[in-house]
Amino acid sequence: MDILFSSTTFELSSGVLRGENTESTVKQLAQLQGVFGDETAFRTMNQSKVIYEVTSHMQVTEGKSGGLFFGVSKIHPGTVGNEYFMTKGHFHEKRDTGEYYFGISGSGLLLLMDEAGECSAQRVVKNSLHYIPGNIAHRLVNTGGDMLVVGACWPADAGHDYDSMLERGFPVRVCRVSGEAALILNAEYTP
Ligand code: PAN
Ligand code: ZN
Repeated sequence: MDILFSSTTFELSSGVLRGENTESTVKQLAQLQGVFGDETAFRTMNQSKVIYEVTSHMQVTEGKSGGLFFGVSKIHPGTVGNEYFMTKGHFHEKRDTGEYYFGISGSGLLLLMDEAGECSAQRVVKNSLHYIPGNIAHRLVNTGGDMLVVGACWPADAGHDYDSMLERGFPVRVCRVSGEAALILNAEYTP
């Protein structure tokens, strides 16, 4: 029997994931309609600007019970108006499925929200580990000046429910106020 090397590599220090069974998706600003609060600022920006990229290692078919996916998200630095670049955010379609996130580089926040709309935030930095329980919506926000790079591992049958997120949204927005990141209640947000 031969002892083999894996054909996929993951470089811990940079978050570079490449090789067999990996695929990347890019989210440009135009794909994030309705996500940011300042619609005027949104419209005036370059719609093809890349806001975040996700590279995933998917060795099993999506939906396979018992399978796992592994991925790296890179959220670019920047703001729409004064609101920091962030991911769309989602509940898992199969609600009771958890996920691990871990900080690789950069700095940001992980916003979490339960189905009743209760929200909390965790700081994401290099080496921070985050367990996201089932039934909790999650979103990454880059509050730093560099790329925010975050690793993740989630069940292959979790799925992503973005629609419930867009309907309700997180109750807070993460904005730059006097040069610092601040949580602003969505109900009180004025662009
Ligand atoms: C992550 C996210 C990734 C992009 O891999 O999918 O950060 O965020 P959105 O999916 O909200 O656009 C994950 O949580 N997977 O389950
Ligand atoms: Zn997820």
